[in-house]
Amino acid sequence: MKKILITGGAGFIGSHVVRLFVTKYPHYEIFNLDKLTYAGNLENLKDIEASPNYHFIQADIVDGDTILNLFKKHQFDGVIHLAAESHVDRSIENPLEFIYTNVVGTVNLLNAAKVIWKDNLTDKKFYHISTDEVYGSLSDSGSFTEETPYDPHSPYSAAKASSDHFVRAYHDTYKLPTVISNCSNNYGPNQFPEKLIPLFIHNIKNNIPLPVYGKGINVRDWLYVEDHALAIDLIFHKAEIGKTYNIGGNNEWKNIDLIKQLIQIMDRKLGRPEGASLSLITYVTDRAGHDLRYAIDASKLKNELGWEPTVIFTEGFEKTVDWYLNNNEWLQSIVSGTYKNYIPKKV
Ligand code: NAD
Ligand code: TDX
Repeated sequence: MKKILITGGAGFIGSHVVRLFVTKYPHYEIFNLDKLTYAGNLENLKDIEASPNYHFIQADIVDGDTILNLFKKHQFDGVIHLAAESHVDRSIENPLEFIYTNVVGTVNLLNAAKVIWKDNLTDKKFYHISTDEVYGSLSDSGSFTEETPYDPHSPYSAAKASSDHFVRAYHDTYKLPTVISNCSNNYGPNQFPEKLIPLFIHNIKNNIPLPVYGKGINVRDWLYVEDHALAIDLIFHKAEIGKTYNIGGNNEWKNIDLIKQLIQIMDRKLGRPEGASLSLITYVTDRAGHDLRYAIDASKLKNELGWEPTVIFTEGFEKTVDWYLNNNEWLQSIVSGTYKNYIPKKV
């Protein structure tokens, strides 16, 4: 029986990773450690919370003593670290929160693993989940490889870059068995409706203006969240210690084109005349330091471990819209704040 600690499991990507591990590996004990910030929602895991191999721990990774005690108590064999402050706009408003959770929180986890694993590193792995935003911004051509120098621009990406450096420092200095992956923008069910796609789905449905930053010309690469979870599973089990992998969807969209595509799908599904919701598009002041373009070269992951995205974007996008329309209660419980009343099952 392996004991795996997954941090940030009540969030968007974390909940998909927890579900995959709990259902695919009944012989693992999965510990979901989450502070339940505004972004943590245990309703995301309602379907698996009664599984005998699933445990929830409410804790803050910034609290180093608690984290060390949890490592002592549970003797985790592996860590998949997703907990983070994740929204760029919030990082512009309040950078310190991002330094505490993304940097100090990550170092607390590294430190606990170092202390507890020091005598026996066999079959241990500390897997840090990071973002393509650490590489900075591209112009019209080219893509980020694992060798692209770090060049973060937002407080969010600066904090994530810093956490990546600490992970490598713990590997190089203390031989901690670490792995890192840097992924592009995820989309799919359970994403907090502050991020572009779920926010715009909510707004279109309710005839609320769509705030498009700047001219809408920024480009993002979009990957279906379950494909990210599959990549995480593969990297956790197969990657050599000390390695880094980029993960991407090979699926670049200019924001305004993505938004128009979303409007087309939504108008059709809501029975509105084609293009009816285009009038909701409202160009607003650009995000400060807004990175122009991200693009990922994921060939290392494909060549070395055989991973490729499985979900075709047109299908994944349609499926995503359907999920939010069919799970209006989930969306409304966030908008109204009642999701905070959900009582979790704890260890
Ligand atoms: P999210 O904001 O949806 O979830 C983050 C989770 O972490 C929440 O459940 C929250 O409660 C928890 N958390 C926050 N601070 C904590 C703390 N101090 N202690 C314990 N738990 C805490 O984020 P997400 O979009 O699911 O992203 C997960 C990870 O993946 C992050 O590390 C992010 O940087 C990375 N990532 C995200 C994307 C993306 O497109 N969303 C892309 C690449 C990488
Ligand atoms: O209201 C909006 N209007 C708008 O034009 C919002 C919320 C966003 N945007 C633009 C900004 C970006 O160019 O849409 C694009 C996507 O924005 P977000 O959904 O905020 O994502 P992004 O800033 O690209 O970062 C995401 O992908 C990488 C995640 O939030 C990060 O956690 C991840 O690391």
